[in-house]
Amino acid sequence: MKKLNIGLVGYGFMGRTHSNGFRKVNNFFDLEYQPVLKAICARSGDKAQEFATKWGYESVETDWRKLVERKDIDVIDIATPNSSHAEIAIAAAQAGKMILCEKPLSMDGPQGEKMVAAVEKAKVPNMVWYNYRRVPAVTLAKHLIQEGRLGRIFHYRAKFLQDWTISKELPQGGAGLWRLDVKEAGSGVTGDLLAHCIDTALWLNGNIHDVSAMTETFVKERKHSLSGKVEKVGIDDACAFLAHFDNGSLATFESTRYARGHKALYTFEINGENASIAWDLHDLHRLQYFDHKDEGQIRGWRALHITDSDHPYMKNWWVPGLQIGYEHTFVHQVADFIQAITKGERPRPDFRDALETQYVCDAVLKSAQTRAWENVKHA
Ligand code: SOE
Repeated sequence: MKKLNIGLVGYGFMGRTHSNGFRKVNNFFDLEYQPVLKAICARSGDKAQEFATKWGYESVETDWRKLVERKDIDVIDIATPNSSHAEIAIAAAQAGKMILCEKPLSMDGPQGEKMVAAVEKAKVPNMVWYNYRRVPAVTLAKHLIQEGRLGRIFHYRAKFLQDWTISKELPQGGAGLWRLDVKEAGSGVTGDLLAHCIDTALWLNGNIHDVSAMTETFVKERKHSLSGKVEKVGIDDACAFLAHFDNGSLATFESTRYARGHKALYTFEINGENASIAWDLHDLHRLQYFDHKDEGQIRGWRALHITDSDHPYMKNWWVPGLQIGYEHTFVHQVADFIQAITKGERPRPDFRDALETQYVCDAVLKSAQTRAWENVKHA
C-alpha cells in the first residue's frame, strides 16, 4: 500500500474527527493508499505534543509554514478557525500539496475565489469536509433522487438548530469560542451551520437562483476571551431564508443557536411529485420515504433502516441491522478522497463546489441587510 503522509493543522474538535477518519479508514476500506499521521501543527508546542501522543502523530510543528514546506508531507489538512483557511490553503497549493480543508471553505466568496484559483493553478487534489453528504442515509437520498424516484421536486426544507450560545455570560473568541467571533468565523450560523444545509441541498437538488433572508444577533455584546474586554458581537445568531432553486422548486432554510433543547438538529425534507424523503441527524441511520405509487390502503411513510450491505458504505462496516454514526462520515470522506485520487478523479465536494456554497452564504447575508431578494453568483 502506498503511503499518504498527512500534515494536520489544528487540534480542536475537527482535528479529532479528521484524525479518527485517517486512522480507521484502512481497517474498513480496501484502498491503494494508507494515511500516515506524519505531523500535527499548532501554535502551542505543548498542546500539539499532547495531541500527537494521543492520536499517534509522528512529529510536531508550531509554524504551519514549516509544515507546508516539508518534503515528507503529501496532504495538508486544515482544521483551523475559518480566518486562516485561505492563507494556509494557498501556501499549500503553491507547495504542490494535496489539501483537505474544514468547512466552510473561506470567510466569504471573494476569498474562496482566490483559494479555488490557487488549487486549480497548482492542479492539486482538494476537498472540503462537508461530511454530512457521507451519512449513508443522505447518500441514499442522493441515489433515490438520481434514479428519478421523486419526479419533479417542488419543495426543499432544511433546518440546523442548536442552543449552546443562549447564555449572555458566554464569551466570544479563543479556543472553542472562535465561532462567535466574526473576525475568526466570518459569519455565525450562516457559515457554520447553514453551510452544511446548503452543501447538501446543492448536491441533492442543484443550484440556487436567488434568496431572501433575515438574520438576528440576540446577544449584542460579549466579553472577548482574548482581549478581556466587552466587544460588539458581529455574527448572526440566527438566520432563516427562502430560496428558488434553478429546477423551479421552493426552499426554506433555518438555523439558530437559540433553539432551547436542540443540540445539533440537522433535518431536511424534500417533496417531489411522486415521492418524498426526510432525514434527521438525531436519527441519522434512518431515511424516511413516502412513495405515492404504493397501494392506497397501505400507503404511508416508511422508516428505512440504512444498515444493509446494499446501502451506501454499509458493506464496509458490521452486519445488517447494526448502525453506524457521526464519526463514520469522516472515515467515508477519507475513503472517497483516496478512491478519487487513485482514479485521477475530482474529489467532491472540492474547493469549487464549496465556493458555490460560499456564494449562497454571501447572498443570504447580503439579503438580510438589503431586505431584498438577492441573486446567487455561481462558481
Ligand atoms: C458547531 O457547533 C458545529 O460543531 C459545526 O461547526 C460543525 O460543522 C457541525 O457539524 C456541528 O456543529
